[in-house]
Amino acid sequence: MIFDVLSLFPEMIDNYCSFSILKRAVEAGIITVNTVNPRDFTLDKHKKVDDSPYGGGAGMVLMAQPYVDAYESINQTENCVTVMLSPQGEPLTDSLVNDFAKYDQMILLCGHYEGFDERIREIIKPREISLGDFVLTGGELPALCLIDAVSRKLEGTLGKIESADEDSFSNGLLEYPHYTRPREYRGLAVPEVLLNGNHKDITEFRFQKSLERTKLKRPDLYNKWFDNN
Ligand code: 4G0
Repeated sequence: MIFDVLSLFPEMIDNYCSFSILKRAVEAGIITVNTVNPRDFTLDKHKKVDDSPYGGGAGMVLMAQPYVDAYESINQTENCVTVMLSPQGEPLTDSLVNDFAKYDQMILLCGHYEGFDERIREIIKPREISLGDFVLTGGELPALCLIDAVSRKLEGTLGKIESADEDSFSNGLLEYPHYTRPREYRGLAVPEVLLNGNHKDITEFRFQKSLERTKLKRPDLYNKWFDNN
């Protein structure tokens, strides 16, 4: 998977992708992360990427020309999707992440300030995706969340042990509680069933905890799971 990220702050992208599992995925050749800075496509001597809004009002708007030219400088493969990260986008879900993981290339548009000149949307026609109903100072964190979420679905990124299809949401339920050594910590013991090696009992215990926890914390997910099972 090739990720091409349009960002005014490309170091934010490079830095996050140089740690832990994403770093490993880059080194293994499973993902490639390129950045393109729209500032490098400005035509004036001040390298201006934003301007005040027509019609007045507070804040700055990202100019169309640097973004469109930066976008058009990217080599697009056959199986490519372009995504704009914005609070006005379609909410990201595990199911959408699985759909994105089927592409060979994702172009991600990160905005700032009050957002994009509308003609960027009209010309590029990106999918518009949101991480939730909140506003950030820039689209880099949502873009990195998307890169992270998609990368861990790709063959070889996670080890067998960390397998993505045993995680929350893949079965529609929240995860059961996890424990590791020691057996007792500050008077709190690990549930006995996890210690006795009976795998049928362990599976049942974990499933019941998953149900109980989902019902309590996410009644919306629980009801959906119940309807489907
Ligand atoms: C475009 C995404 C980009 C428009 C981006 C802001 C939150 C999210 C940005 C705006 C972002 C999210 C209209 C403020 C950059 N913040 N929820 N900030 N506006 O995924």
